[in-house]
Amino acid sequence: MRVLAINDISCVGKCSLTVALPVLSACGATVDILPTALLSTHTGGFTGYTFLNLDDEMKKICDHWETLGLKYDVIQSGYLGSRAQIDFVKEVKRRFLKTDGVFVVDPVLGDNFTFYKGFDEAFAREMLSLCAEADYILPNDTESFLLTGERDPMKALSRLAEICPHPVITGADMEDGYFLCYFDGEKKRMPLKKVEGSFHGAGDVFAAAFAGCIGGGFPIREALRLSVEFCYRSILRTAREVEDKKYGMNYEKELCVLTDAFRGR
Ligand code: PXL
Repeated sequence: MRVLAINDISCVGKCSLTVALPVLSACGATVDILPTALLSTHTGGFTGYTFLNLDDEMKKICDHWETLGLKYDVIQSGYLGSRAQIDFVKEVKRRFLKTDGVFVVDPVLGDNFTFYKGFDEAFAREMLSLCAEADYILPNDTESFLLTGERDPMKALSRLAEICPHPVITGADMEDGYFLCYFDGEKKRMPLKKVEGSFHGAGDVFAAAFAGCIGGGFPIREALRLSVEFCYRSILRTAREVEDKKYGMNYEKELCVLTDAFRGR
């Protein structure tokens, strides 16, 4: 399985590509990367970070790849640094995804019901148009609200299911259900105990594992079970081991959930 991960490089604060590479590799994937931006740290909780947008470089990289004839089983997109990049990712899909390939979009927009720095309503509208081209979208509860205007996660799920075959909403804050998803023509909840606190990078850990499991041929129900288990165990470990949560998740010693599942496949 050859996967293209389109995401930023945040040098410190485990998220985006620094998470996608090891997690997808644990799923047995050959991972190529298309970096969208280079930051000294991610933007959530740090101040004074550097930010280099890679719009122009992305185009040059893809032109070179065209000469190599590269094609991908899975393309997974995450943090995008500009509205122009959202358009460009649609083009990357057209140029590099195999005809039976899978396009997974994590519409990174915000958390705690606010936009991450640099994003706004217009950006969210553009992101919704990218979601409409995806096979799977993985918004958190905030992003599902920013995309649809619906605060009720079940209503947001219905709206998203009108534009994408398989929306999965992570972190929906409901009494007995934490993951919401749409497949086999119906809405489903995956019960999961809530862990108090906010875990930076959890969405990226989940998204990479889910894309790896789907790309590796697991049916959606099993892909969700595995990626949720991996993410949940990483959250519990992070709650125990990491004091300053902006530095990201301690997921490394839980990668065995994925390597075990992929052994012999
Ligand atoms: O984890 C999402 C994410 C990815 N990339 C960058 C971010 C964030 C969230 O804050 O700032 C640069």
